[in-house]
Amino acid sequence: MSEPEQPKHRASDFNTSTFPTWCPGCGDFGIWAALKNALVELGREPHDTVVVYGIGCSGNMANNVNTYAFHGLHGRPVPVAEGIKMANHGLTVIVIAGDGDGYGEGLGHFLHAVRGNADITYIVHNNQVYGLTTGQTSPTSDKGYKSKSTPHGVIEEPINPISLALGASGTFVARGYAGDIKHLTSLIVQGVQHKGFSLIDVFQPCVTFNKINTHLWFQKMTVKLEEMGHDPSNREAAIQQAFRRDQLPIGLYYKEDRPAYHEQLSQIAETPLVEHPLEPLTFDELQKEFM
Ligand SMILES: Cc1ncc(C[n+]2csc(CCOP(=O)(O)OP(=O)(O)O)c2C)c(N)n1
Ligand code: SF4
Repeated sequence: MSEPEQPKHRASDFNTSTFPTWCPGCGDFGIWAALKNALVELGREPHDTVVVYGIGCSGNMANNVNTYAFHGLHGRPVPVAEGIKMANHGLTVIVIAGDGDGYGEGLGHFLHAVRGNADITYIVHNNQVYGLTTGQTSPTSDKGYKSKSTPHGVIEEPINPISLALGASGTFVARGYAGDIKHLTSLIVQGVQHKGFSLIDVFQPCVTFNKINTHLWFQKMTVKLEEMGHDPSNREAAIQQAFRRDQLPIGLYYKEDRPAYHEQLSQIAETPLVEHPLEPLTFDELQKEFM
């Protein structure tokens, strides 16, 4: 699908009748705005887009975006999205999940979807805590981070989602910040346009439970890859940026064109599964195929 000259919609057309219940100042608001802006820029319609949501404050966005939606199980939105894409690859399929959902319970699904290059856009609200359940430590909490689940500080090293996606042969790896809506909108547009798995990890301040990784902290720590001459076709350079600690680079780390998962399946590469004619097959005939 190509982008229209004049937008068909305004961002408010992707609102529903309910307003989000997030805490005032929560980074989720910025991601919500960027997602709607991106859908406008891409010329998408509510009926050609499916957003699959994880469980968490982030996943509660399911009530607030006017597209098809699937709000399933904690840690499982990625396989649901892969199934939707396999059934009808004409749809734009996006996943919204938290860092607990995506890098904790759903870590295995994430890595396998990356290496399979499933054509979905994965937007992870990375607030470094389990927000909805009141701020416990998550897989991306910094070592030493104290919360009610780790009162003496986290012992483990944090998950580095950017390096994991790069190491699993990811074809589109990016990071945004919820406080820079314009920049994040551009990343989501590029991620949806990319044919394959797009990871967009988003720094999303949880203003209620994470008093360390705040808006002010991210404003001081983030730098834009586009402004420092980073070459997004260089995987090794991307890995080096992913491990920086002095500053936190946001932007497009890496992009490569490779066939998406469904494009490598001859049965559906051309025609989406839902458009295949139904064979007039009886149950007995079908059963015989497997005997
Ligand atoms: C399998 C399973 N484990 C635990 C829970 C409880 N639970 C619901 S939301 C949540 C935390 C969500 O944190 P995160 O995914 O980081 O999203 P956030 O709320 O921060 O957006 C947990 C642990 C659950 N619903 N299902
Ligand atoms: S608890 Fe944190 S993540 Fe959840 S809505 Fe409030 S600020 Fe946002």
